[in-house]
Amino acid sequence: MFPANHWHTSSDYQPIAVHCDYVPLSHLARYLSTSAQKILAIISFGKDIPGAATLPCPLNKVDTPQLDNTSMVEVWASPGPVSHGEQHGIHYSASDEVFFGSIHIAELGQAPLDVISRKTHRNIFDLLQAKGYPHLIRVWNYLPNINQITNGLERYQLFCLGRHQAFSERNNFSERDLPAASTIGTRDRNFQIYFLAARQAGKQIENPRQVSAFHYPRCYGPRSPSFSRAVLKKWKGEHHLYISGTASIVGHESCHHGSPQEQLRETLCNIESLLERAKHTANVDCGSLCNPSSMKIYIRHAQDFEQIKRALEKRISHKIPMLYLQGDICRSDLLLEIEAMCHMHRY
Ligand code: 3EB
Repeated sequence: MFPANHWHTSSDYQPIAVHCDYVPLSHLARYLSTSAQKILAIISFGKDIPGAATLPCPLNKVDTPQLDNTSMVEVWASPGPVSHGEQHGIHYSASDEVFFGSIHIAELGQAPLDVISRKTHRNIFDLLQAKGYPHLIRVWNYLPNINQITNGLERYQLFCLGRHQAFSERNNFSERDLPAASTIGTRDRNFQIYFLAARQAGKQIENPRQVSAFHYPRCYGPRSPSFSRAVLKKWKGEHHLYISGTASIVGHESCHHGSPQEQLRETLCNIESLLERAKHTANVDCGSLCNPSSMKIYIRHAQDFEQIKRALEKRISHKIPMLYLQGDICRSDLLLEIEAMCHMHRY
């Protein structure tokens, strides 16, 4: 009944520390009442979640509306018991192995965005340290008006500046520990961050076709974006590859201005290259481009949706859970960005 998600259907199934499902909004109540899994977090895209106020887990309504006519919610779950809490405005769930946090950030027009970003990231790091899950694995950032210029810098660049400061102030900070991430612009009010963290670190995977984002030259902003192209995490039961938001960037430059088709092709090349890289550096088979566990496609202009979907369906099986979302990409010349998760087996 629910979209096929082959994390559940492998023949050697055993409880996996964390998994993620896309569930039709209309089935959510039933899913929650029948699932043996404990819910870590629920994310909706442009829609309210009915009855949400009664749920103890972090809830995120992200202002990236779905472009097709389905209403899906993203549900993160754990096989074991989950506890919930809140600190510094960060709502969280934690199981034995996994920590899921979420924060809504008020921009009251007082502090500049870099200051807010730095403080928020510090609060996240302090919480993760205190709770014993110091390793950020995967982060999603949703930032209103991401391409707007304020104080001479794009809001994305201010966000990156504060994030960079907070990361570099961490004890024993290493670029190799940067999480996978997506940073997407919204056209509504909500500035929010949600994230997955762990007791043990994941492994950074970079893309040989692209300059590492944390080494981008200064022309893209005073401080580089603090993320890895992908993180491979060995949970109990399974290895997951978390692929960051990936776009039509080769080296450090955006390619194929104005062409969604060409940008899609380049983006898929980048993801293939990353999968190849993961296979060699970590000795795991993440499958090929055609069978990720799930994918999200962020599209800047709603009118590009149909052609992007048609082109993508020629490359990716229709069985793969996919969400098409309207979102702004952090460089104004980029028309789309794709993130993915893969599960895999050791050789
Ligand atoms: C890029 O490759 C495209 O700043 O957290 C993708 C994923 C992008 C994450 C981030 C930015 C971020 O530079 C943009």
